[in-house]
Amino acid sequence: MHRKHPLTSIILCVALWSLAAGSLAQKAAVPAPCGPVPTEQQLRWQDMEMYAFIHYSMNTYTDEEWGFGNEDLALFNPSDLDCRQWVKVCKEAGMRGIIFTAKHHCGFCMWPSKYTDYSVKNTPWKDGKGDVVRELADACKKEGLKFAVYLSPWDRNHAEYGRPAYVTYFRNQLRELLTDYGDIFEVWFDGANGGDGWYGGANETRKIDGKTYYQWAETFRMIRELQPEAVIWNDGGDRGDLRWVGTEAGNVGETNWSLLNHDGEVTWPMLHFGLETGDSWVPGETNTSIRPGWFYHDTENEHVKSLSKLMDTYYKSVGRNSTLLLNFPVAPNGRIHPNDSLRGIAFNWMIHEVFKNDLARKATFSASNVRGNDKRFAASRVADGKPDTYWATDDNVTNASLTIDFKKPTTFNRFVAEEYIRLGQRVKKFSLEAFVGGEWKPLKDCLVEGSDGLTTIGHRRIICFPTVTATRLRLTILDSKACPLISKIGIYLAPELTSDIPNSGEKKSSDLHIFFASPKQMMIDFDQEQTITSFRYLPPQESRDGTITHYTLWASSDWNNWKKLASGEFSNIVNNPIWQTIKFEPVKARILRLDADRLASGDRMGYGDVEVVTD
Ligand code: FUL
Repeated sequence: MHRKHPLTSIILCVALWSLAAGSLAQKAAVPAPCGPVPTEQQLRWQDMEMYAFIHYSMNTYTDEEWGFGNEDLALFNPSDLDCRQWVKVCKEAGMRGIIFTAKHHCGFCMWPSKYTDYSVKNTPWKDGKGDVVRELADACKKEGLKFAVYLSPWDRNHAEYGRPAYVTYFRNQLRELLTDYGDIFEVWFDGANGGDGWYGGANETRKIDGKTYYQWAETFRMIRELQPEAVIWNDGGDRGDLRWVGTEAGNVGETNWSLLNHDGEVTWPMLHFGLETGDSWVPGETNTSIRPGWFYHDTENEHVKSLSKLMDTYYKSVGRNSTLLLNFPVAPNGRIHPNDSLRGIAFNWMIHEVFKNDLARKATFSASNVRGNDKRFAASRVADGKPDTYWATDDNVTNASLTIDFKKPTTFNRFVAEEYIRLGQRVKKFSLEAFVGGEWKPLKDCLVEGSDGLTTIGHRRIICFPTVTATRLRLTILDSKACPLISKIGIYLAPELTSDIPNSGEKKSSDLHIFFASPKQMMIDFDQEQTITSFRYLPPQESRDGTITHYTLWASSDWNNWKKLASGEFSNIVNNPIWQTIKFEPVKARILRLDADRLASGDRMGYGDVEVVTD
């Protein structure tokens, strides 16, 4: 029998080994994490993107923003309280959850806590048998929204506030909320401590040390035990899982690091911009109200934020590596006012309009560097629709570009990028350029004044710039803490949005908002339902481009059901571009929609002026 020579075996082994090693070399290693990374809870929370605040308490009946703590319990008797209506409004406004003021600073409890008499159980509402927290938690569950609680640490009603006994009371209340109402996604502790209050009749000023008084460590331990999935927002003491962004105006810094230091002082710039060198993952949550106040006031019904303001808020929160916590106050009858709900629904509708068509999906991608030339890290990973794949460069490459080729002239004005933050936030500086007329032209973020470039990306960055038509777009990472990991790129054409209407004649509604849902669809949103009798259109006066020759006019009061009012042609409008009047049967509506069925020329409708004639 022939025996294999040992040398043959050795040669064979070496050959096999080098074959194996050769194929391994094709597989680049997954990048190592860079700095602090988010927890699973923080990742889940960040993916919620938008969720609602609901401010509703005694203040709703006293027309105050902060109650003193001695408000009469008899005041709480809503005629029509309907938590399902709140949840439906929030859901249609695109909110994925609700944080409810279970107890605001006045100390009044919206649930029948067994530790105090100052709650719904001693009010005329439902003969003291009601529980708003329960009704809301149940309604959220039914509609598939997440639920969370705001429990004010400051309590202007409680006699023991400022002494150790109150801290036990506070924890007892928190335990009730965290045990009896199902899953809680976030626990919100406001930092306000105005000092003075009723305090069981003492009527005095009490000062506490926000860092030591509440003994947060023990409270946090209890939260982790009772609701391990929840994230903690804490503005008053120990560092929670999330941070305030330093303003209630609805924007976080253009540069926004999801990092802070665990210990030490937190200054305003750290809240607003995060801390590049921070040792802990503490992302920012942007909180703001849909109207000026947090609580409902009749006088603010005409001051609900406009659609363009809400979109601006969206870009400056969700579009800047933050989440948006948008407040809807409840009116004294126990419902969200129609002005707030319709604006909220329009807001969500607009977000969908802007982001419904990702122009990057049909493009091709190339990059100046791909990690180990491994296709797992190829440029095209940014548009494969999978959140867990990403374009990555070699470890030492922190300056690299990715080019998106549309193959044909493509018109856009929004750019979205997302980092794979599971492995840390990395990008420090980047630029965007569009290939127009044979050269690369820089694109600037038009929501940032005087900025000298684009900085952080994080969970999601949205850049808004004037509409451009280009065949290619280039993202260049100029500086990064480590090799950049980009998991998504999206490119969109947002409808134009203006909040002002040009001067018009006679019976013009005083607060009219006009915007374009698409290049051939004009929307006019009145603040309230009106009886409308006719609509007038003045074509563009400088050129025939955009002149509507054939139209359809629609009316709606809820953005869903549209009634056709009229359709037809504007005769001789090109030769004689004068005011055109569309008359119809008087109709009650809140929104008018003008479809340009045909244009004289151009591909975008235009107008010199419009006018709505109301009854
Ligand atoms: C503030 C509170 O004082 C306001 O009343 C409101 O609850 C807001 C969300 O936080 O600091």
